[in-house]
Amino acid sequence: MLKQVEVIDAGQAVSVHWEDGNSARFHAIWLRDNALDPETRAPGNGQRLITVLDIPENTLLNGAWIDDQGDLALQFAPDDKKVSFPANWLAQHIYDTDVQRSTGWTSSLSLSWDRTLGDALPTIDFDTAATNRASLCHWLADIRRYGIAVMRGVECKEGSVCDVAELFGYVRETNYGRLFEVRSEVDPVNLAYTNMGLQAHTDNPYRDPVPTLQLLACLENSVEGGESIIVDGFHAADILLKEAPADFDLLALYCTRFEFAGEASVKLQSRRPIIELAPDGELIGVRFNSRSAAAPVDIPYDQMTAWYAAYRRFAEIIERPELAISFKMMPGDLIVFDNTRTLHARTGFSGTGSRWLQGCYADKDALLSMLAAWEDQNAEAAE
Ligand code: NM2
Ligand code: OGA
Ligand code: ZN
Repeated sequence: MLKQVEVIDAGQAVSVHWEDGNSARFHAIWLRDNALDPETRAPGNGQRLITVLDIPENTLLNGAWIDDQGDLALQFAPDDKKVSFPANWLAQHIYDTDVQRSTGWTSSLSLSWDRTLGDALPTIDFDTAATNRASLCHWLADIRRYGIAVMRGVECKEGSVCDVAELFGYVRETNYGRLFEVRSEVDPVNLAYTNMGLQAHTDNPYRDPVPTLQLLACLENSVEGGESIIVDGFHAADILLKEAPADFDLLALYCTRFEFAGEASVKLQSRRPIIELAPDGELIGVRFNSRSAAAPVDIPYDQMTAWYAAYRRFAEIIERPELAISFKMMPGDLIVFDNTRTLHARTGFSGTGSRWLQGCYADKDALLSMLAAWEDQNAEAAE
């Protein structure tokens, strides 16, 4: 419910005060553009029917009131258009804040972690995930929060990994196939298909856009070694920012190159920074994969030594044992992780026995969409 509203700045904005003591200003042009009435938004699908060119350039407010429901009623000039805004919708869309965000900030929906998360990794059973939407969505929220979650009880058969991806999204097919077999091969196209240890990395940095989710399911693992390790790349980047801000800046400022050309007719290439920021400084991605790093050619000659020192320091942070969660995947276990944030590694393996994982890629947009829609529905149910 609203307590008081007043037109300010000669009609260019309205100042809104809620009963709970909150207050915020909204611009006339913003309100006109984001009006919720059926001339502005299609009632069925909610899509905007107008373009910015349909809004009079000299849009102002010539009146603001609190209506009978306690919501905001407005009248615009020059066309006398009248609309109203629910008080709680406005409260959810406040932009008049003085929050200062510093370089490397991350969404409030994500939480950084270190090895201690290993004792409390979010885990779900396949059967629960497949039959209980609320449990599934809590697990998806954990993936949004930590960039990693575990599933158990996955059937050890061809394609199960894709069935899991389809619980919340779509498999992203690549040159490696719809799914890929991770096991030691003769003449492998990729070092993942050997028994070598793999340093912590993000997958496919040579692809643009990169797959934003990776799923790995274990079908067999009776070898000596072959343990899985995961690291929060956002936490590692934050440590770099705190300990060596100039190094963080170098890895964010300059693009490096990634390439994969391990099979005939494939030459995937990208030009991206190791630490990716949005224009307002939000940390949005980490790309780190020594096996696929190509020769960097976009770093000026007089910055190259410093860039390599920064790259080394970041690599050292990623290797710190206090950041790493280690575990051994067993048949029926699956991990899903955010490939723009979480790095994964494995230790080498040998001796008798066999190790067989199946993996696939998927994208985060569908996962976040299912989760957000479910959260909306549940918020409405709770109201
Ligand atoms: N595989 C497992 O990104 C990489 O090249 C890591 C990817 C071959 C799909 C391995
Ligand atoms: C991969 C990979 C990890 C493993 O396939 O991309 O990193 O545990 N595999 O084999
Ligand atoms: Zn990998």
